[in-house]
Amino acid sequence: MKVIELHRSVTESNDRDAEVLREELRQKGIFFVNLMSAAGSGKTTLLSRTIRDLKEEYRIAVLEADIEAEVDAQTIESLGARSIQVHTDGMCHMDAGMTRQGLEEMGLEGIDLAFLENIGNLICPAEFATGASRNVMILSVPEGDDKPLKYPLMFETSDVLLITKIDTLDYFDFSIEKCIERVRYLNPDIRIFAVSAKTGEGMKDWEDWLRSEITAWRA
Ligand SMILES: Nc1nc2c(ncn2[C@@H]2O[C@H](COP(=O)(O)OP(=O)(O)O)[C@@H](O)[C@H]2O)c(=O)[nH]1
Ligand SMILES: [Mg+2]
Repeated sequence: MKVIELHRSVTESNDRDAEVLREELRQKGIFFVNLMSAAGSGKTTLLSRTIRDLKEEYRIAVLEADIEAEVDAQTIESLGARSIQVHTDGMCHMDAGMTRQGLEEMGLEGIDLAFLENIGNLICPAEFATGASRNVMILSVPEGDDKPLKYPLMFETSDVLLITKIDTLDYFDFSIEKCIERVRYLNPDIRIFAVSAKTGEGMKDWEDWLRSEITAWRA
């Protein structure tokens, strides 16, 4: 498995670089999702289940970003999807230049659907556009329904919120209603799906959303 070390990109205009990358990917017919969350929220588990469910329909690739480990890329490769691990030299986010380097090293020939598993934290990744077609974030039940109050930016900049680990709702004081109300106050247009990557509950709605977005993206 390939591992590359990335360094801070030198460019000044990250938003512009992101726009250029997004358009290049659109020309190639590639739908690219930036997946963000805190560490341990369930990004790799959600991606694994999504790959298992969609791999007959789409050719899928995952850019795994981490400060140092490589275990997530190994997990994704074991499912038969293309993957690469990028190390960020201590940085807690991916910007558009770093994302471009990672995608180019991984290779996108023949790919329909690509994901970036961003660095696990709720703060820095929200500040940098990556060139993704859509931003998707995860908030898992054990983290608590107050996170939109504490880390508003990621909720404001995401197109989709996946409330995950709903199989654990009985064990935590997490109110889905309260969470949705807080998130909609910040971002009235956000799509919200409640899922468990462990039991599969709710996964179909998320995957149907992906299907319809991919179709619209290519049109
Ligand atoms: N109960 C439950 N556990 C989950 C679910 N999704 C992930 N996990 C667990 O949460 C932990 C962290 O998951 P991982 O996918 O590695 O999170 P990441 O750091 O965001 O990539 C692992 O122990 C997973 O098995 C879920 O839907 N339900
Ligand atoms: Mg992970």
